[in-house]
Amino acid sequence: MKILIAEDDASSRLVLGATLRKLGHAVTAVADGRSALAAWQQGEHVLLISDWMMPDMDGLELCRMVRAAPRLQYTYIILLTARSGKGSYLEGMGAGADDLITKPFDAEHLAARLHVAQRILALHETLRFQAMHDHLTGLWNRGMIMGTLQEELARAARDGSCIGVILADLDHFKRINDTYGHLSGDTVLQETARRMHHALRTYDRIGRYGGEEFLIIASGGERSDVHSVAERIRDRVAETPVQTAAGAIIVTVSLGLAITRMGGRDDAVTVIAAADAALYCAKKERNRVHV
Ligand code: GH3
Ligand code: MG
Ligand code: MG
Ligand code: MG
Ligand code: MG
Repeated sequence: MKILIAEDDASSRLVLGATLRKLGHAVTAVADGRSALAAWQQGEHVLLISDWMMPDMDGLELCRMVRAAPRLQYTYIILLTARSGKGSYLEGMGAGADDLITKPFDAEHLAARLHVAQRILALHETLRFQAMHDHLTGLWNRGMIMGTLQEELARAARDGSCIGVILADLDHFKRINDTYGHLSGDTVLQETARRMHHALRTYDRIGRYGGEEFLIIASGGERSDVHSVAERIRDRVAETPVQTAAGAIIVTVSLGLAITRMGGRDDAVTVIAAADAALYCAKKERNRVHV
């Protein structure tokens, strides 16, 4: 783990750092609360071990600052203190600490507490991943791609730039399910999602918008570039049949494309409605891109 230590006492800081390194962790050690907060804001540390008593910003205030900051990744906080007793415990935990260890610390005791921290952080990461991704395809889920679209629209409005939005819908997917079964339908969704993802450029984003519909945010917003991305997706999906347990299935996708107005303030609903209208036109022929 990447551990951040805040401890004003130099020798304690050295001993703690050495102990943690011996346990295999990467350690950043600072001598006060403000430096700790600044280091934490870099976003690399998932575990913070802080001394309680420090000049200027103490451990409790540091705890409160970390807890008040908006960050999706959880930070596990262990407070170190020479003070024991119920009052200190309640105060420390009340400030947002996850655990409290009395000084001088025992190395084995600390290692055991770190295992608890690791378990909780791993669980948190699993839940966070699941909250962001679609279980079947592994792509971003609807919430993530919509949130990203809103951020990108806000950014485009600030920059006076535009972005491209592509709505992709598998053709006759109901028929695939009916003919080959739902499980093979799932395999088709997984493989199609993988192909679409691979057809993107570095800064393009894709998410599962609904059942067999996908939303792509194309960076740049140059119409011909966005069109190329959509054509490449269409091509990669149709190129070779998808192998499933029920046999090889030919799959095609139709795509509707919309570009936001340069420097405009289009909202997500408007842009998606435009892409959806284009998709409706593409569906008249299928296996097609429509602007
Ligand atoms: P069109 O070409 O007009 O898009 O026709 P379509 O059959 O693809 O469209 P329709 O909206 O009628 O059907 C979509 C189907 O997608 C219906 C639904 O059961 C299926 N579907 C949605 N989610 C999943 C899924 O996770 N797995 C499987 N196997 N099927 C799904
Ligand atoms: Mg101190
Ligand atoms: Mg559909
Ligand atoms: Mg469909
Ligand atoms: Mg339909």
